Amino acid sequence: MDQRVLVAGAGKSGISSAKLLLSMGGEVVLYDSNAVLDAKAVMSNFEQGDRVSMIVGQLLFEDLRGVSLCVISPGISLEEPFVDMIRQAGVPIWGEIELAYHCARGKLIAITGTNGKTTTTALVGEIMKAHFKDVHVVGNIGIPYAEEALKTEEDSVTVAEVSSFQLETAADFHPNVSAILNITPDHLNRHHTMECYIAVKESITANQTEEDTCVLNYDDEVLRAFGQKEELAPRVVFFSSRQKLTEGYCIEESVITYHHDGKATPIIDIYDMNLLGRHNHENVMAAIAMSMAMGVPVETIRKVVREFKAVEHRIEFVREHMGIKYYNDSKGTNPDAAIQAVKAMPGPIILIGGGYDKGSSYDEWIESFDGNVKYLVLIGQTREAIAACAKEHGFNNIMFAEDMAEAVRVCAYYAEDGDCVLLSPACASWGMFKNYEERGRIFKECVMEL
Ligand code: UMA
Repeated sequence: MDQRVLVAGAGKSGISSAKLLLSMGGEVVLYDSNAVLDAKAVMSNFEQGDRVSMIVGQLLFEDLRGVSLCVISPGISLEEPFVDMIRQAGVPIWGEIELAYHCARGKLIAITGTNGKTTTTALVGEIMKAHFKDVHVVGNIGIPYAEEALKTEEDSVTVAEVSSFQLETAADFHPNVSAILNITPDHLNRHHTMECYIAVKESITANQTEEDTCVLNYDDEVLRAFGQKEELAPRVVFFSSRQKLTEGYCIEESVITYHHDGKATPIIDIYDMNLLGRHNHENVMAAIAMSMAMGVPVETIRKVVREFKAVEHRIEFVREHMGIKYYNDSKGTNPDAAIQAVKAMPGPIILIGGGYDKGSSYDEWIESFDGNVKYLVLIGQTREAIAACAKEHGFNNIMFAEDMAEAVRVCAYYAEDGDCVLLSPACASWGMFKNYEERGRIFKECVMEL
């Protein structure tokens, strides 16, 4: 690949893409539209003599001279004017995962969905590691696929968490096993309509053939209909946490059971797992379905699932202090994820919510409180909008806090023995924090200081 490539976005994905391209003999022009970005700090990621240059701020048409490909980071909207200019210049645009896919070898498992992706990806990664020799866990989970692609061999297994942002710029991306866990409204400021968002999620199967597998949530009406489409090429495996299935995975009494060809295989009792809540049972069923499709023995799957603990920032138990349990669900970045956290709590809740405005509607989230939330402590840009929505639904126990430390102090003050303090904001972290990880870490620090 001895081409001149424009890499757009100088975050994790862009730097990994640039490094991958350089190690394949390419020349890289790294571009970031953030005019105040510290270009020197970004360039320190590269060796002297690397064929890489950097542009920050505005991209000009002449910067595209000699450029034969653009690799774009997932955080960049395709509606940015500079993206249009790249298109007009006739330069093809690949997403970071598309580039990585072209350079990687071995088997690929790709997991998407609005919520539960990270937990499911981490669990599938653990199961794969217990059975296969060389396993790479990549993608939206935090390790760019481009960083790992060249480390893969023919017998490698890559487990990728894939967001709708990443799928938008995938073309040949072809997983052997895919999963769509659920689809509820999220990122509509970027995809505009639910139809577009659903189409992007479903495109994970676009290149799959009848030799591949797609795991889908039977309880999600959109995904059930999608899985029943005749023209869908891969073998479809459904899971359901609400209904009994004659084919696929469901919960019988409390046991996750696989039904296939008239035979029922009990896998694991949900009370033998460390993960809380129905949505986690769904994540586990999806992970088991993908692992079985990859030929991992049931015994291995059972052992890993039994030992698996919640990943950081997903309904993560932080500590118990003065009879009050503290949970960090900073990854509850949209109303649906936050509803799942509320439902999973083992006691009355003091809830911290609010953050960056993604154009979500909060009605269903507030309705899900259902008498279980005692107080709502709000932070961030969306706090007024959420407070107004809560009041419309008759929920008035609302307090505002200026920062996380104050929010945690207020919660600790109002919480009583047996209560749960839950950070599950239903909003993105931007504006107050760098990302949801930072928000979750700060929450945990504040909780540990109580
Ligand atoms: N940038 C521009 N122009 C723009 C927008 C951004 O130049 O119009 C630049 C920014 O100035 C910044 C860089 O692009 O320097 C950031 O790139 P990025 O936003 O693509 O972020 P990365 O650091 O590459 O991280 C991305 C994912 N981020 C997003 O999708 C927003 C990470 O997912 C992912 O872990 C990482 O790649 C590795 O694959 C984060 C995320 O928030 C966790 N994902 C969303 C979610 O989970 O809801 C989809």
